[in-house]
Amino acid sequence: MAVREARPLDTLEETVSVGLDRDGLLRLQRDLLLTRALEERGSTLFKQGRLPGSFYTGRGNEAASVGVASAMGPDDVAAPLHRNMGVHVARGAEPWRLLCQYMGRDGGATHGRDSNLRTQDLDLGLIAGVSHLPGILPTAMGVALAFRLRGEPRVAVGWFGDGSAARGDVHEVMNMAGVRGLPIVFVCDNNGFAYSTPTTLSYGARHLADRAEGYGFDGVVVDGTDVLAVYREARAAVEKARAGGGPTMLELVTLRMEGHAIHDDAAYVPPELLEEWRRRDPLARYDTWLRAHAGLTDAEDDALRAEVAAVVDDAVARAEASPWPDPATLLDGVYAPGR
Ligand SMILES: Cc1ncc(C[n+]2csc(CCOP(=O)(O)OP(=O)(O)O)c2C)c(N)n1
Repeated sequence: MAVREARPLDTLEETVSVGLDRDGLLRLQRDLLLTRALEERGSTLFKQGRLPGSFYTGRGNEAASVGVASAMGPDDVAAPLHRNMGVHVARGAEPWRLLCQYMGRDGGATHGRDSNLRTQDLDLGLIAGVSHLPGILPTAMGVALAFRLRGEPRVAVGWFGDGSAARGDVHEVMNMAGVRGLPIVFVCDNNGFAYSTPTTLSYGARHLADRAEGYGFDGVVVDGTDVLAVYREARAAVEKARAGGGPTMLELVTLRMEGHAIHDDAAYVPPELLEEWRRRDPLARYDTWLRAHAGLTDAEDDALRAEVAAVVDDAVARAEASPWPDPATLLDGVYAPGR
């Protein structure tokens, strides 16, 4: 059961065989474009002083996020992190509410009490990431354990990074999930850096997914810039978990194309590395694939891009119209109500 390296998908027939018809392929394109457009706009808003705090992007990680989330079922539960805007987008989170969350407005999930992607919508099967990494993974496993105990055919998906992978809770969670054969998929966004720490200083194995074998389940290394390969591997892992086959670890290999957050110019990332990965941009790559294999026309592509631009403009307007939270409500939800 050695770790497997996923191969790319070459033909339209193959995408259909893994559950993606042409509409599904275009939906992926829309979600990729929307994810990037929202993050680009968020960066601009920050620089204009219209988005307080900080801003994190998952540039380079859009295909990894959208690919996994699109392969999940509607009743499954995702526990994404700060690089995973695409997970929120693909599961149908409203863009204006995501911006409200970043902008500290009342319309955000925490009503201005937090920022970043610490936003959740249980109706969409999205639970909020927590700052302590990878503190959300034990929660995701608890969700999977609950599904098992209740006999529900649902799957939990938990995200973590290459830096977080060095923490003890990752090992404890993977061990327990393996022992119990829980319906969970572990997604490691291996984006080359944990803040300024390169992966050469984070782990000594060839692949992070090599670890899966030690816990008794499968590990797959996937090119995280290839949305179709990510989708296929995620779908196989999710359906395997749903059928009682236990966990899978997906290692999605990308490069973090921007700084840790907007304050960080990432001067420690070698320019030639960035250049190499810029040539593998996940959006450009998928656009090329769609034109070559699914007959994407200029008109269709333009229409999708126009739709996305309109959604983002509307999201900004609605977020800026959302009130600041009322200071009188500051402590609401912080303490349990007294008896
Ligand atoms: C326990 C803990 N230690 C340190 C931090 C500060 N911190 C936030 S993100 C981050 C880097 C995490 O790297 P990685 O897991 O590779 O994810 P990436 O940000 O690269 O996507 C650090 C050190 C934290 N949030 N939690």
